[in-house]
Amino acid sequence: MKTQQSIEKVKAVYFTAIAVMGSLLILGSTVTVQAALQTGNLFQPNVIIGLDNDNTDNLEIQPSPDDPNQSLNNTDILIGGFREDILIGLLGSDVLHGFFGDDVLIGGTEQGSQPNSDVMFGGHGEDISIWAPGDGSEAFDGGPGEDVEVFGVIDRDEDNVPTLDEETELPTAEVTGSPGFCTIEPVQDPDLGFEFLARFFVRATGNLAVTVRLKDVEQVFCTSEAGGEITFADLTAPDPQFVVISLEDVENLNPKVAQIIR
Ligand SMILES: [Ca+2]
Ligand SMILES: [Ca+2]
Ligand SMILES: [Ca+2]
Ligand SMILES: [Ca+2]
Repeated sequence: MKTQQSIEKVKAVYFTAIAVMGSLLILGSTVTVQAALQTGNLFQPNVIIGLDNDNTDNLEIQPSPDDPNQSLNNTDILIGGFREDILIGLLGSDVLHGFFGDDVLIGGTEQGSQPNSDVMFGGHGEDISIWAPGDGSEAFDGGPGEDVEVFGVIDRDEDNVPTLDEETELPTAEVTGSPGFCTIEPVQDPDLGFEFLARFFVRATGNLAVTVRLKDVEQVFCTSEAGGEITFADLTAPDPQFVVISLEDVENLNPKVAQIIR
């Protein structure tokens, strides 16, 4: 009886999700180009890259340069489908939702330009969010499944668009050579809604650079304080702390992350 109820519950969630995505698809098909709201194909893997076209240069958004800023400052809203998607926000404080499937979410890269505080939702599946130096403080809600936050220098082309590996079709990032290191602390105030704060410090100065809020995220990969080494925090452990690990350890902990970081 209980199993039947759970199946009904799952079915209800599934069909609600389809209805929501269907309405978003219709909405997306009318406003994608100018409003930077992009919804991927529901049943195919998508690579969706932010258009960065909701800004004061956009005459449809900004009727006159004399008006106050009417734009979302390059914010994109990117929504994946049921399969494994790669969502890349580029400039602005983007909102990314991987939806079902094992998704890779990159809010930047932003190279220090503001605003740059991205908000990422993994949805169901084993999702990976990647932050690069120059991106701002962010929030990542991993959702159900084993989800990962990575801090590393994302490989990108001359236009600062993250590149995808030809073989794996995944983005790649150098973690060992990143110019900073991370700490992890549990959130004390339940009203914040998040579970952990991962903080990134600049190695050269020791100064705090950004804070990434995490909820329902199980693994974090970063760089050691000394540099040249990967560190890992298991957020399912009672008192998570970063420990230095080898590349072989990365492979054992998360084979997909091992395809992305070095
Ligand atoms: Ca953007
Ligand atoms: Ca997806
Ligand atoms: Ca997902
Ligand atoms: Ca999770």
